[in-house]
Amino acid sequence: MSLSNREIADIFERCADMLQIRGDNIHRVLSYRRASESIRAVPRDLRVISGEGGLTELSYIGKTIAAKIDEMLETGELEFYNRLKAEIPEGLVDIMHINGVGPKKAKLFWEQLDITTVDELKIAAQAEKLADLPGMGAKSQQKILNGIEALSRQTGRANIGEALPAAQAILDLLMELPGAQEGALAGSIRRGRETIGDVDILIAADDSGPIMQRFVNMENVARVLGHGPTKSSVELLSGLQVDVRVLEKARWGTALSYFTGSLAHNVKMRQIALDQGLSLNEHAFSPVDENKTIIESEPKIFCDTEEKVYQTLGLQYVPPELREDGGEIEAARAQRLPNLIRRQDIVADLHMHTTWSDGKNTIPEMIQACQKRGHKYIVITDHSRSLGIANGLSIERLLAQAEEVRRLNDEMGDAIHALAGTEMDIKADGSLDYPDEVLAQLDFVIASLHSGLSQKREQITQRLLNAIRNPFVKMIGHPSARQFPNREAVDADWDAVLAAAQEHNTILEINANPLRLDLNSELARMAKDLGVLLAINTDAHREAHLDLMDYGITNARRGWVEARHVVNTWSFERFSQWNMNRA
Ligand code: DGT
Ligand code: CA
Ligand code: CA
Ligand code: ZN
Repeated sequence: MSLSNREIADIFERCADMLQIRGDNIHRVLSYRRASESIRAVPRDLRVISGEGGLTELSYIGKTIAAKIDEMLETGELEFYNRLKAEIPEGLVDIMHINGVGPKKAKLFWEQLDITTVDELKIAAQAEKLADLPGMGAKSQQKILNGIEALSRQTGRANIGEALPAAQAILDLLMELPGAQEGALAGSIRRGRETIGDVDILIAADDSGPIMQRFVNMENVARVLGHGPTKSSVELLSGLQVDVRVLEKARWGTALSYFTGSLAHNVKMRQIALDQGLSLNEHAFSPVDENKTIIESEPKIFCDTEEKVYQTLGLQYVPPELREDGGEIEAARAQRLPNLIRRQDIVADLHMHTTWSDGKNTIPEMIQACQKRGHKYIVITDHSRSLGIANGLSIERLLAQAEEVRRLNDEMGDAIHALAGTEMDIKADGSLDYPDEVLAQLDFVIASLHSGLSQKREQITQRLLNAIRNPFVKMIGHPSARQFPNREAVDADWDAVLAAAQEHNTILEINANPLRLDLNSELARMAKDLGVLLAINTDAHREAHLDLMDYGITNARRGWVEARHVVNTWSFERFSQWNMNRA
């Protein structure tokens, strides 16, 4: 059996891991790692490319790697990989990827304690056998235990930032076909969940044949899992699974509502329908008798729009982001759904980086890019001095930058207002990275956690409270510091943090980067219920990141957030007034 792009990429990645565990030359390790990454980014089947003789034209694929790809395409195996497996137990690869381990420690545990599986490692850590090894200690042992626990929670769901562009591209492709009358994303991706199990796409058409044909024959398909007239499923080369369903336009509304879910929302909808003597499924409403049996003699009610589905049940239309059975049905019944924030309400971005720290674009480039996107005001917020890896700014550089931002701001007139700020580190000991007299010279100060993230709840909470109470700190950036897929949110007393933010008028950020989405939607909802000020920012490290705002909006909508809760919907005048009066 021949292998898919993804399987080939996986094998190269494992080769790189094993070479690294063995302690091979780093260039050799990197050549396999880069080849693996390069293959993952290729949208076409390697079989086809190989047939055209084009493998070596791909980046990081030389003659040696190309020959290995051909070997796998022909035989389904790689001799080189088989030899490595004979030498290095495969389980070490899983061990090395545990948070807090890495290749050197994986090798150490293997050589010293004969550990070759994650389970064995867990047992050894629980028996406190790791702490005494060279370079280890009680702390690093605990970190590994946490890492193993995080591993078991991982589910193979894709981050929305990865899934959404891929899903949208497929929808666009299918909608170009002449028979496609209507199309939409459904399921969790339409509800805007932060991770996606599989992508659901609906198309309205009279003849599903050509649409399904086009779908299963896309260049980026690794495997066809099903190919029928109403439903087809594929696995993409990226590993993402996609379902496409085709149906008649006359029942578009019921179908879209059904396949958008969530399951819990659907169950409530069906109950309300039953209370009205109707059964509801993806096709139609059907009148039922007292025994809930469909009365075939009575006409069914077909809905070609979702609005009609909700109308039939006497409900206000529920935006997809709210359909999680989190009180939205009750609110829709009372005609009291929130007026959710929209992208066009946002007029500013309060968090972005430039070449002064770890950003890729200069200050003028970022200002221009923000103006192009319609922002009325922005804050330049590079990293602070203790964040060495991010080229954080010394006090001298910070003040020089503030001067530069103000000069550029004057040049722009009223076209856009650029403010001088910082994303200041809340250090592991709880202190802030710049003294107050320096902060007093800036227009806007963000404080964020970047280190000491595994500290205990009391310590983390104290650090956040200390920052929230500082008169110069206007906002807490990405408050829980989580990152997809592996970094968990910090453990904090969120009730205390939210109460303090409310009391001190400190903004909490909803970081829009899809790998953060922080505050998450649950915390955002709690925050706005308490009257905490929110801001939705991109934390852009390059111009293109400024477009990630939509993910933040979706996440905020899932938290029932309205424009009035979000400060960067305010006019520059209102924002400036608030900003001056608060400190
Ligand atoms: P995912 O894919 O795990 O991220 O989550 P969903 O919500 O996209 O779930 P999925 O793909 O299994 O199904 C898509 C939607 O179809 C789901 O949200 C609700 C609807 N659905 C699926 N199975 C059933 C079912 O047995 N009953 C009802 N009422 N709805 C269902
Ligand atoms: Ca799905
Ligand atoms: Ca599905
Ligand atoms: Zn940050």
